[in-house]
Amino acid sequence: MTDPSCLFCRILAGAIPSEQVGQNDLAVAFRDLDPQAPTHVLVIPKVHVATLPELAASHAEAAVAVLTLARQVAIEDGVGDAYRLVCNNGSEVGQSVFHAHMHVLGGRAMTWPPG
Ligand code: DGP
Repeated sequence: MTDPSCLFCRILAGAIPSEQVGQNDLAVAFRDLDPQAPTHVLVIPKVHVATLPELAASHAEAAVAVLTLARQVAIEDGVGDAYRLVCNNGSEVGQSVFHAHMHVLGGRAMTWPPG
C-alpha cells in the first residue's frame, strides 16, 4: 500500500534517490537529506501510514520492525547503543513528512530537553 503523492513512498519506489543503509521485511532505512548528527538515518515502514502511533495501532509488526531496524542501523553505523530515537508526531512539533518515520541520531553529544 503506497501513496504516489507521498515523498517517502516515492523514495521506497526508487523514484527519488536516497542512500539506503538497511532494510528488513517491513521497514527501510536511509540517510536524512539534512543530517543533524554524524549518524542521522530515517527508518520508515514499507506500508504508507501517516504517523508512527497510527502505524502501531494498525500494523504493529511494522512498528516493531521500524524499531528493530533502527537498532541494527545504529550498530552498523558504529554508534552502538548510544543513539537518540526521535519521532516528530504532528506538524506542531516538527513533522514535515506524513509517512511514519523514526529519526536515528548519534555520533555526537546531545543535550536535553530537545528544542
Ligand atoms: P520530519 O520533519 O520529522 O517529518 O522528518 C522528515 C525528514 O525527512 C527531515 O529530517 C528531512 C528529511 N527529508 C526530506 N526530504 C528528503 C529527501 O528527499 N530525501 C531524504 N533522504 N530525506 C529527506
